[in-house]
Amino acid sequence: MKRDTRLVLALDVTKRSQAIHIADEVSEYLDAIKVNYPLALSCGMEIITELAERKDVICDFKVADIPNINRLIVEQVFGHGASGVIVQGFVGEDSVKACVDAAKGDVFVVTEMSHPGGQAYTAPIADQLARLAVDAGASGIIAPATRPERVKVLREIVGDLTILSPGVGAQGGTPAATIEAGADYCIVGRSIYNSPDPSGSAKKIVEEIRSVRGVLG
Ligand code: NUP
Repeated sequence: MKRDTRLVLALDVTKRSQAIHIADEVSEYLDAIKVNYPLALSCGMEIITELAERKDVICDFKVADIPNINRLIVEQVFGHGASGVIVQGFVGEDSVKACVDAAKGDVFVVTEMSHPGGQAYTAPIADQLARLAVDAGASGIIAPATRPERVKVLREIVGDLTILSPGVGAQGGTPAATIEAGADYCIVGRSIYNSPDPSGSAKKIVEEIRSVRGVLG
């Protein structure tokens, strides 16, 4: 995955034409595009292949099954041209390892989820999930931009693994606080694709990330 703008677009729209239009409009500001169920279920898995011609695609399927099924899902994801997949860790190390073994690219493990409900069940086990990601040989973790103090703690646990942080913009997190806390990438959806000026909004986010990274050195 490119490490340039440090912005990943969460392309959670449900029309192919809109998805392609936004992807092309903000392309220069992106290191990758994240595809979640709304887009894959409405447009079919072919949308992954189509977007992968433009940018690295991460499939946010939060894979959470027994090892055999996880393997089959991950094979489909990479078979359609994705460069990465997001999986759940709470199903256990064997299930995550099955993803890592089947992957032809990056595997990211969800730790503490960014929404308010994420504090009930995912927060208490987030540190363990981060350790599991390291032990299972994952490429990185997903950590909440809505709680930068937690990103900081999770960074200490995962060392130099990659941290992608959703929750910037619509959920209240800021690009600066997220990167300062130790995230490698900000994941942003609604603040870009619902913006009257998606390209201008993406540019602003990238400028904020760059200003912080400049200070961090
Ligand atoms: O903890 C998580 N929070 C989260 O928002 C883990 C995620 N994968 N996401 C995803 O990031 C969510 O599914 C959506 O695709 C994106 C955030 O979108 P937005 O809030 O920027 O619109």
